[in-house]
Amino acid sequence: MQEVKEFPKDFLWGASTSAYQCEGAALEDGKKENQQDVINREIHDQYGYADCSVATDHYHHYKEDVALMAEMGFKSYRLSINWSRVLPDGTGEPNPKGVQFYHDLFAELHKYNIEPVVTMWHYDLPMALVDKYDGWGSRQIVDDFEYYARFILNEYKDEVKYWLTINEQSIVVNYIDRKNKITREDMFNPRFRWQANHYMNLAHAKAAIAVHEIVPGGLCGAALDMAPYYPHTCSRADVMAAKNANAFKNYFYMDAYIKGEYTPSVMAYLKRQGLDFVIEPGDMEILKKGSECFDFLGINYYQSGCVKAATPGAARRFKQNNKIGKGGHITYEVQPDLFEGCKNELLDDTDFSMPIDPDGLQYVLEDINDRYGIPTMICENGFGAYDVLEKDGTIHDPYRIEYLRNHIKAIRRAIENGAKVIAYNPWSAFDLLSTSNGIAKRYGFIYVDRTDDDVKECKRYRKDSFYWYKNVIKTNGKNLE
Ligand code: BGP
Repeated sequence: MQEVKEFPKDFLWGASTSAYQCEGAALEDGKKENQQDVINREIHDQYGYADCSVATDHYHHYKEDVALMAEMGFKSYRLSINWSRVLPDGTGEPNPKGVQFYHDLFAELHKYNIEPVVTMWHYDLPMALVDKYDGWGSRQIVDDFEYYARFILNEYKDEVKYWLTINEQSIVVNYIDRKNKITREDMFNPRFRWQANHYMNLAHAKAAIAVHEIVPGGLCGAALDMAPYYPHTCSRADVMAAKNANAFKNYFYMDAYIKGEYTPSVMAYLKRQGLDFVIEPGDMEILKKGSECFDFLGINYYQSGCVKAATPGAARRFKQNNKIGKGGHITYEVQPDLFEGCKNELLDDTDFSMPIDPDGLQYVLEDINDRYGIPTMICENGFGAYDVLEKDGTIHDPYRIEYLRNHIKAIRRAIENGAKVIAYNPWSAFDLLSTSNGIAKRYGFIYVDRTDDDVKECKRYRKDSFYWYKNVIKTNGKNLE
């Protein structure tokens, strides 16, 4: 048996989901459409992947799902609130049935002593706000986000202590045209992304301030997609490119949340590129105040990145995920004069072109702790794969166990080196829709029996990783075999 030292006594073991990827009931009980209902319908039409109308039907299976989480021994569960379920028009009148759904879900979690960790926004703006003013494209979103945040904080303040404002802001900035369902032509201008990013920082800061104001003992964070960027070679140009990529992709977001400041080298680059954004008087004070209410950083870690010096004259390009589950189908990012993504030949990739790199998780945890000294919570980490439901109802997923085991070991090493990691909430508690590959690409400990074409009854089955994780939790991370 592989012995590792125990994790901290009060370490939160659990898993993660997001509302639109699992709930279904897209137009039920008063909920109105959000961006993801629309976007995933388009993905369905284009690629045949499942949409959000049923997803994995958590809305109707939540009691069973929570009971299965309890059986695994979960101490925490990270989920998100579906904004258009509680406020169908984004602001204004609440939807009593939608509001009640989350009361019921939190009650169910508390019944088993599972701590809810709640994301306010996980990619799903109410379409009402997108139609009205293009969502993150307008400064109006800052006030509306605060309205929504204050509404749910007042409603659930006695049920939820851990709050995350925004999921993966850096990814949203990359994919703003798709994830935000942008309609106005001028928003395809790359400059727009950085303006929208500024609005997100303001919205986040106002929500963080509200958490401290409203929730007794409330703690606030935000979850960032985090990958360390390695240089392709040890040439000075590649090492500089890696420094740039880390600043541009990671520190720029962390500095705003944790210090209430914008990273100088990134601001200088954006200005050089004509991508600088408008900061109104008083904005930086709001970010500063927000940073004083920032208690922990959520980390979504799947992979590391590799970059080299940008090819002279290469045009700006954002990363495109592998949509077909066959190695190699990936488009790497280019930021002119800054860096260019490339394959790391030293690492193996998943079928979906994600390099597998547990050491990268140790790197980011230690780097964040050395730089900011702030507690971290793993909010996502996981292995997306094609799982097979055998005739006898078993699912053998040794690849997932191996992936998670190696990442847990990496967390342990980071803790030994001083990182203050408070929770491990891998992706995902149970199967749900992938952001780009429907239900074909699965991450859960619990298998949900449906295909992209046939929703069936969404029956739940325990995977091998379910039993493995149960034992990990039982031994507080001591037994990883
Ligand atoms: C993160 C998102 C999740 C989730 C995960 C896996 O970026 O926060 O919503 O889906 O990635 O990605 P994918 O579903 O594309 O495999």
